[in-house]
Amino acid sequence: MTAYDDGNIFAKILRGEIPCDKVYENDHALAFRDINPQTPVHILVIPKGRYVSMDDFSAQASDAEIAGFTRAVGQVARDAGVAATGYRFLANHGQDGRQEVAHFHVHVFGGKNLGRMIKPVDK
Ligand code: DGP
Repeated sequence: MTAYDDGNIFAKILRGEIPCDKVYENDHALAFRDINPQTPVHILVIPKGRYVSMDDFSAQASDAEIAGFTRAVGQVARDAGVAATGYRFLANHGQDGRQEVAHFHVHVFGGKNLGRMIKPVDK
């Protein structure tokens, strides 16, 4: 498993070293708007703990952290007004998942029809 790097950008946001457009926070999670939104609603939800990815979080996080994080994702979607219309939450992991920031995060996309989940591969 990749070691956690405290120099990643989301660690800096958690320490308050760089600003973010915060939309929600609880004991175990922080949510803020993506700097480069892909959809009308594009929010990132991150655990406050030092987890690299879903692989790391799912294996190492406590039940309380997993519960707090999962509740944060649902609350963020409700607060953003997309729970009724629909949304997508997505986590990229590792090289094939094209994960850019090595602190576990879930993207919450919504505010429009999001189309197909994944572009079909060429056969
Ligand atoms: P991913 O490929 O899943 O690791 O996506 C990382 C996302 O993080 C990408 O959508 C852009 C966003 N992002 C990168 N740097 C910052 C930042 O400094 N602030 C905010 N709000 N978002 C950032």
